[in-house]
Amino acid sequence: MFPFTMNNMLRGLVIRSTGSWYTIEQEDGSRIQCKARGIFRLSDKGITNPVVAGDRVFYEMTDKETGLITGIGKRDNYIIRKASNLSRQSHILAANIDHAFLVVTLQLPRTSTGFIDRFLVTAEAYGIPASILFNKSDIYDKASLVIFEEWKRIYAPLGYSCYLVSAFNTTDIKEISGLFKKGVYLFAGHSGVGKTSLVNALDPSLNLKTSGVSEAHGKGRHTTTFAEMIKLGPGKYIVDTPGIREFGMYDFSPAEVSHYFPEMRELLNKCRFDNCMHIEEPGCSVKNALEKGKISLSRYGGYISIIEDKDSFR
Ligand SMILES: Nc1nc2c(ncn2[C@@H]2O[C@H](COP(=O)(O)OP(=O)(O)O)[C@@H](O)[C@H]2O)c(=O)[nH]1
Ligand SMILES: [Mg+2]
Ligand SMILES: [Zn+2]
Repeated sequence: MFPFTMNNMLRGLVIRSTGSWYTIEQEDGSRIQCKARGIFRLSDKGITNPVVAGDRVFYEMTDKETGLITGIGKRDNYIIRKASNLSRQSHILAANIDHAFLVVTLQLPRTSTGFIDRFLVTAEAYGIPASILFNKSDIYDKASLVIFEEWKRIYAPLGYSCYLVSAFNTTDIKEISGLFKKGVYLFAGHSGVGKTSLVNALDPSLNLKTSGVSEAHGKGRHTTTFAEMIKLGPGKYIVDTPGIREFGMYDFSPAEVSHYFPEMRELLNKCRFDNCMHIEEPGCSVKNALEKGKISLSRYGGYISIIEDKDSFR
């Protein structure tokens, strides 16, 4: 991977990036600021940020306090999103994630199943186990609690654990704190759903800045903040991400999408046509399972909306 070795080469972990400076956690746990070699900026066309939170890097000291990143370790995985709606560029949110938590809300605002399904497809594509945190349960009315039960019945059997929590409820926080062991955990989701509040609740000493709901609702607000690794303990990190409107950019083709729907995966070799897209084709095992109620209507709808949205793919 690195065709050179240098005696003064050090290893570190990227905690956050601001575009030109990277905060690196050194092996002794202390932190320094580093720049990156210009060559990384050119290495992958279409990616706006070459070095991301969670990257394991090699660096050398340039003076007493700052360093230069000279190499990036191979990524186990990463989560990507479109840099902006119209651009063909994409932005890597974070790399080397052990588990992704999608934070959603059923009120203020209501997250759509379409958004959830897109996120889960992205996580499946990169082999990242995922769970869903339904936050703000303290303000849910009866109808929202019914929806939670419905959605849980859809997602939990597929391997996506569902948790009903409030960042303001200490019992809930105690319960979910057991989910975080050594590892890197991604918190993703729309702006204003309470990602940062949950991180704060897990470790009140952090006192991270959260945003008001009205601000979070502000349409068209462009957030330039980058993802940041928050340390909960030795080797234990949560990647708090800025609000994500859409995961739209995939490294794969529409024909692959059904492979990332666990309920479709085992049916795929049973369709009459090898290149079945599971839309109108006769002898389609996915449509069969849908008619028998073995695949939920909402998940199938999520599948169709992903493959029909040409902007989803490079
Ligand atoms: N009622 C209620 N409000 C919450 C909860 N979690 C967060 N909030 C509020 O939602 C707003 C956005 O929270 P924030 O953590 O900044 O969301 P983020 O954008 O996902 O990081 C803030 O006003 C929080 O106080 C919760 O569990 N219940
Ligand atoms: Mg936040
Ligand atoms: Zn089919």
